[in-house]
Amino acid sequence: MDKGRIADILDEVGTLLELKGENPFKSRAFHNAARLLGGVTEDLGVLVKEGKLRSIKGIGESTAKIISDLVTTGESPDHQSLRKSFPPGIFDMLKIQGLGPKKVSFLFTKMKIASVDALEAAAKKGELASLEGFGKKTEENILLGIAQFRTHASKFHINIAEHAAHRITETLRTVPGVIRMELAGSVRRRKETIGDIDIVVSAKRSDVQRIMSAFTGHPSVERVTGEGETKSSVVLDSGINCDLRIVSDSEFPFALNYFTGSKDHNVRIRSLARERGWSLNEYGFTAAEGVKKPKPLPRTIRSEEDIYKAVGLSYVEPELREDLGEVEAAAEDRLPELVTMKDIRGTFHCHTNYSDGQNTLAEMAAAAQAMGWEYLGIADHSKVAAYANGLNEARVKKQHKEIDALNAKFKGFRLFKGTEVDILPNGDLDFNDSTLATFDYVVASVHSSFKLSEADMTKRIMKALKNKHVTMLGHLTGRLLLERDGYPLNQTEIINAAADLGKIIEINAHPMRLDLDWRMVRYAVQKGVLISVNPDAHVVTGLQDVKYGVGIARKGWCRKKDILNTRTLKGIESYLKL
Ligand code: DGT
Ligand code: CA
Ligand code: CA
Ligand code: ZN
Repeated sequence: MDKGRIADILDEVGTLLELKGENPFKSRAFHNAARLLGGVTEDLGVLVKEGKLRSIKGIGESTAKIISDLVTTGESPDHQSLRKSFPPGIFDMLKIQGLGPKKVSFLFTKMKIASVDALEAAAKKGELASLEGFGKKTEENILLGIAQFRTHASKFHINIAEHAAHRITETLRTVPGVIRMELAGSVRRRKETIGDIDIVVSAKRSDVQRIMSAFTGHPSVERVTGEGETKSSVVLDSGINCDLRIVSDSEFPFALNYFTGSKDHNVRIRSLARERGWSLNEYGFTAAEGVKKPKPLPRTIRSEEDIYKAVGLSYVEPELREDLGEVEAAAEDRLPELVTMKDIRGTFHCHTNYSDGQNTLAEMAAAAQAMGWEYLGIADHSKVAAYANGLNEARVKKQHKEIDALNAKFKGFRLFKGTEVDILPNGDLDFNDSTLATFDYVVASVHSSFKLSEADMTKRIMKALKNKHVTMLGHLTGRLLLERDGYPLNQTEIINAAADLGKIIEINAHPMRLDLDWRMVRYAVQKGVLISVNPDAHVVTGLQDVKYGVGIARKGWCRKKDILNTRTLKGIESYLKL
């Protein structure tokens, strides 16, 4: 089990203990351990084997037990029995914004409210306003939170979906009889949020039952919602639904293509087949009825490439399958060669423990090197971001000294001195020009005053963009997926200006953000704006989020040359005039 999932479970344990009314120190210990885990650079499996978990500062006896259970068996009895001691509706209540464990605990123990529906009913009747520690305003916020919960409850961030999917496929891969297996649906298309997970497997008929049982009996399955000959559906412990389809190996390319979608893309491919006198579904090509002079049916289809070729198209990468021009482009063989994770040679916009990151400069550099990268851009917060321990000018100087010292020791690797400088409400930057000039590069971002009008927000960011020291804009819209929409902003105007001024815009690769949105990425690239895929990492493991950003870049039709951080170290140094 990976660290992220273990950290989530520790967090949940902390919250559930709080719900139980346990000593706050105890629950805080679990939350702290969850946070610490991200910064652990050693392999957890090795630490467990050597009995060294306890040597990590902040990991006590009970946290160590849970971690070691999870690492060795994938399950923790302590966690599971704690979970089972609450009605399932409690977990949904905890997801409602503005309703922490304390209030949920009060509502559950004193009011016997144990589901979102019951909570909504009570709030609508005005029963919450008079409760101790609640009030009219809280009641209104809870109703708002419930409305938000309802619109977002059925969607998940891509990292959650991907982790959940990989747990299943890792197991299925080891089941005898599995011939081919791929993730399909929105996960394969690298959408920014995911409804459910779709998996397609090929196998001989005689092996299907065994594979289905391995799926429905997987430890991460909470309940089975459908069990059939070729398709089963389950709800996973993360709350996400997962569909598995098992087909014969000759049907596999058709099933994979169909269940990858998108629906709109499928419709287009089907109509191309139709023009040739064929009908196309998830099992194959067949002769369409009532067509006078059909073309001969394609005989050997082994792969999706073969399907596309049969209907007169070049291969369409899954990320592009949204019916946004990819079919027309494939017909004329003018699809872009998309950037891949292998093209990435470093990244910008990473935080360290100078501001609100968890790891040191040296640890972040080592993690970047371990990914095979040639450089890493540091961009800690600026001074106005007090909540994030933003750096003042003196601490910037100190950090630069430390970076110089580290760089002196590296061979073929460089840390770049950057900042994520706040764009103040009036469009000024949080550092003056002479301080900004001391950085190798500058990311400018909005972190406050989200409530400006569209015109004011656009003016604010435009002013920052025009500062000659600004290299790139960070998380342009400020959206938090499934939580908060971006602030009102004329993105087109900003992108046009970035093109004119030769400024970069980032794809913030954090799975909560994925901002710039891929639809706008495509526009930006058409305008000639250079894109930087940045993880906004606050911990060493955060660097790996770059892959979600690369997915978004691909959805935005980005080629290698459209992405700043596919350039070599030399290329970056010359771009930044260093
Ligand atoms: P999601 O799960 O909401 O994030 O998005 P998808 O795209 O994974 O959608 P899902 O899981 O409902 O279905 C998986 C794929 O199956 C979908 O992308 C296209 C295909 N599909 C499902 N239903 C239909 C349909 O009624 N017509 C066509 N043409 N394709 C469908
Ligand atoms: Ca799906
Ligand atoms: Ca599905
Ligand atoms: Zn930021």
